[in-house]
Amino acid sequence: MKKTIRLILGDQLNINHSWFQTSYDSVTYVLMEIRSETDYATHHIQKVIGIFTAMRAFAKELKARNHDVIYIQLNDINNEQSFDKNLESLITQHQFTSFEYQLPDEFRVDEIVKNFCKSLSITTDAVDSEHFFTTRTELGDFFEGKKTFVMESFYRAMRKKHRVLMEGNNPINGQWNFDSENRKKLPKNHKPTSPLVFNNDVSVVANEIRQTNIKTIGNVEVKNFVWPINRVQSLELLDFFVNECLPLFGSYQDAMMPNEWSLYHSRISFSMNVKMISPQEVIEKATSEWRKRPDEIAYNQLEGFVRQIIGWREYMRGIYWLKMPEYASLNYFDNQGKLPDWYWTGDTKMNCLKDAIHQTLEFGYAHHIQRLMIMGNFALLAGVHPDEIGAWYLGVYMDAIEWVEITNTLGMSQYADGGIVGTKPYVSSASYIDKMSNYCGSCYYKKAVKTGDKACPFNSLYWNFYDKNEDKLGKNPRIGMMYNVWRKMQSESKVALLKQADYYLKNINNL
Ligand code: FAD
Ligand code: DLZ
Ligand code: SF4
Repeated sequence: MKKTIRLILGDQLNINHSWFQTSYDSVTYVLMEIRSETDYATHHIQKVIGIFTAMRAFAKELKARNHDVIYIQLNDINNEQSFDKNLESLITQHQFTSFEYQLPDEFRVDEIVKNFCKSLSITTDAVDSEHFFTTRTELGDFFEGKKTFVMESFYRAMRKKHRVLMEGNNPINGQWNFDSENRKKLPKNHKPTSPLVFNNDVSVVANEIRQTNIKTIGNVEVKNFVWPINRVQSLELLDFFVNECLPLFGSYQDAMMPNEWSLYHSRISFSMNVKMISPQEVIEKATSEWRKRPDEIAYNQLEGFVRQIIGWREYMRGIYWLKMPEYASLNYFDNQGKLPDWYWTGDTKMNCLKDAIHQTLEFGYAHHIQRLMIMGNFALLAGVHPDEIGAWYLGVYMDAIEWVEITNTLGMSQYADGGIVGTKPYVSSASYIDKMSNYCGSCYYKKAVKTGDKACPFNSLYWNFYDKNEDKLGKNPRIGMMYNVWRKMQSESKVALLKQADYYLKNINNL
């Protein structure tokens, strides 16, 4: 008789997958908490707790639906701590005649599972994870023969193909992208909506993790774990977002405010990345809310949100599968710097970095513009090696799974891919940060000062970056204006800026 074992990875918690629609006596599912996955990066403690708790809730749900489930906990004595070793033991022990898995999202795990299949004498099969709008190869096919990978054209094609925000063959309201309306700073006394947080008690899982020597970072409140840990809570968070945050999502998408850790962002990336909810249902929910409340939710708010999901998220996944594994070692600027120590503590006098890193350690979360224009911006200006900053991003965020982390870090943020994802590096001096945030007013450093005592480090590092990389960026039409300013600057000013940058780079751990 055929006996099948099906592997479910920690980021494959999709209860609506066709696998689970019928229960068969001959099929057993396995989920495992293993050291190979807790240790390939130094994860935030909340990420490990969140994934384990969500995996346990998922296993319970499967059992309640009459599926046969084997769940290997971290401290089980028979846990061999890797996918292949545990699977091998189970296959021998239970005499399974067939092994099946859903296509992993991470290249590393994909290789492990493929190699494992090669080692087996029983039948094997891989199925789609039924989560994304696109297949692994769809973006590659779309851009076949093209020299550039412009996200906007991919986004439009996705909108057409999946009939999202379309009126016949045209985009609703006659325009594809309303980004120009989405760059507002928060008014000074604005009090953003308080974020919905959950008060999950995760003390049991947290204790089990603490009993091991797994190295983690960040803090956690084990009686009040803020993240959704099952589908019901994920849907609750989505409801909260569309009710409370969507009306201002686009307007303040790029805004930053001290001590306000999520503003009008959805915080559904963790739920989506482990597949407790799908991008389709997120878009449908947001769109139907907009249809119900057109007077409260302006179209630009909705379009901005939809673009992040059917546009950027699918685009990053496509780039990942097109360019891996080479992508992981790209370093266009040949940056070799070390990550400043304070990235792991938040112990810096730079207010923007202090605030954004502290909230990262406290919640395992920072919103997009903090990741891009505060932490990413500084790392690039400081010439940090992409592997160093990559390991940081892969560890510190709840939603950090490599396919979406590495493309954002090496591509969008560090320009380490030389322009596959972005058309120019995302760097700025203090003026942009001040324009979009309320950080600078209470900072030790002075935003308008470029050299000398208390000069904001972003200012001199910014010009130093352009100077150092002129051979690679000087001809880029999108930054020609900056080079014109630099070339016309008086030579004493240039020398002073470069000297200041050099001083800061030499004292980077004391900033
Ligand atoms: P919202 O602002 O509410 O946006 C809604 C959703 O859109 C997100 O949940 C996410 O699924 C999607 N989205 C938005 N921007 C992007 C993007 N650039 N790429 C892919 N999806 C996007 N996102 C991750 O999911 N995991 C990561 O590890 C990750 N690392 C990043 C590293 C850097 C350096 C940068 C600049 C961005 C990174 N992002 C990552 C993208 C983005 O910052 C997060 O998806 C977002 O902040 C998650 O918070 P949210 O759910 O509140 O998003
Ligand atoms: C991130 C993570 C962690 C910390 N632990 C586990 C685990 O113990 N078991 C598991 O199946 N998955 C875990 N994950 C998520 C995996 O790393 C993820 O499944 C792969 O990155 C594939 O995308
Ligand atoms: Fe950041 Fe400079 Fe502003 Fe301080 S002055 S908050 S370091 S940009």
